[in-house]
Amino acid sequence: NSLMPRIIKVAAAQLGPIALAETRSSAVKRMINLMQNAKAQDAELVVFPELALTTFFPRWYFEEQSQIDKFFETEMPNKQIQPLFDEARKLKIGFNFGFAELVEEDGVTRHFNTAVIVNDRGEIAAKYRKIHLPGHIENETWRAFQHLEKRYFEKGNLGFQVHKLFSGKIGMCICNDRRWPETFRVMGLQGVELVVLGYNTPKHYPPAPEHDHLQEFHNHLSLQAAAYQNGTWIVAVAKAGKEEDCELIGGTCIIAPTGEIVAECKTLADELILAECDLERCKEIQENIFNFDLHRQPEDYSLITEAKKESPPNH
Ligand code: CDV
Repeated sequence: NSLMPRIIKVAAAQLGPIALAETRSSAVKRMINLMQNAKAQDAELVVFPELALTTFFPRWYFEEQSQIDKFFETEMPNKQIQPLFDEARKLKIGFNFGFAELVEEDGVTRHFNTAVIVNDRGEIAAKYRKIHLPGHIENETWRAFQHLEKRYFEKGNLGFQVHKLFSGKIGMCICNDRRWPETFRVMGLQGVELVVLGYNTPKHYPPAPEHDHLQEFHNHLSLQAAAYQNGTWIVAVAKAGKEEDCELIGGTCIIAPTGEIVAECKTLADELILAECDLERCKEIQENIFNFDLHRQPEDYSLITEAKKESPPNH
């Protein structure tokens, strides 16, 4: 093991609920407050939730595309978000956050659930587009609320990349991705040392309400297992609390490569937690129990990457 620690001080900036009527500027103001607080405690990187600029809009069925597109950003940064980028540049702090992205690619209009890492010069240094989109395509009126990510977004097209940033190897994923071991293993195989992600997880899961009391448990179970099995730090950040009529879990946390939670939010409101993450500690796992070169047996894992038998209808 190397004797020299390689520390990145990371802040996880949980957001409380964002009301349907709340403006981007109001959300940005709250994020700037948290960012300033993070800088005052010497953080180099602050992580915000999935879809951090608006309410979690996939919980409603909207008939008109124009109503849906109001929640999307056609430029990043744009006028309302620019103050966040300016503040980060002024404070010399990096950040990660999620937003709904509307882009034209090869003449086609596309909608993604996206996250970016912005460096301490206020430049977008890395982008991820959510791959595991949960929920359903049609309006299902029996539900207490909708989860229309499969209707409003298409599957991300950037893969699970690992980026050399902040003197480490950093990857991203978003919310539902965290439940899939493949998400982290693909980044683990690239030697990831820190994965940052945001989530909006309702307490109530309409297809299996008997699991509602397990939501917080399943959140940490997935994250702690992923950290340990890939020897990586994970920073997972909630949008929490009662957003309109939907209760979102909190549980924002920073997890060590051993799978231990080293910091955890206690409220369901705007709240900041910090940890000094020594990226050298990844070796404790990556060079031992999960030394992939020595112990992985991929020739016996081929089923995992075989095409699915049946694809759901393409919206
Ligand atoms: N935003 C999400 O991806 N939420 C899902 C819910 C629907 C289960 C999650 O995995 O937390």
